[in-house]
Amino acid sequence: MLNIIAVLMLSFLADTTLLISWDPVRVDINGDPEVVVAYETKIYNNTTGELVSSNTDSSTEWSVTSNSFAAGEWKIEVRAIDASGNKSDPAVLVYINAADLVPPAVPESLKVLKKSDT
Ligand SMILES: [Ca+2]
Repeated sequence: MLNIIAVLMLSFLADTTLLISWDPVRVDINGDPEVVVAYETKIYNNTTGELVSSNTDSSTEWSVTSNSFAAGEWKIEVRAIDASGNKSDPAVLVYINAADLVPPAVPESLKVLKKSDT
């Protein structure tokens, strides 16, 4: 699969928000100058294949919020679209949001502040 979008990055903002970003595309598959008018972004549940969310606009980042991102495995695809409507092959990133299995630290400075006489 040809991925012409060089860098696809993902940040974990909160349990339910993903910030996805990528480099702008300025050339076509032949390396000639290209004017990209939009990017099509799709997020799939990578277990069920269900399309969870999609977006098309000219920005090279997308902050998407969904209750379903809390834990699981997600496949993110971004395609560049030129003025003629041609779509690139997708840049693909599989993001695993693991469940939190790490317990908190032990409480510190445990002491008795007042002793009752009765
Ligand atoms: Ca073109």
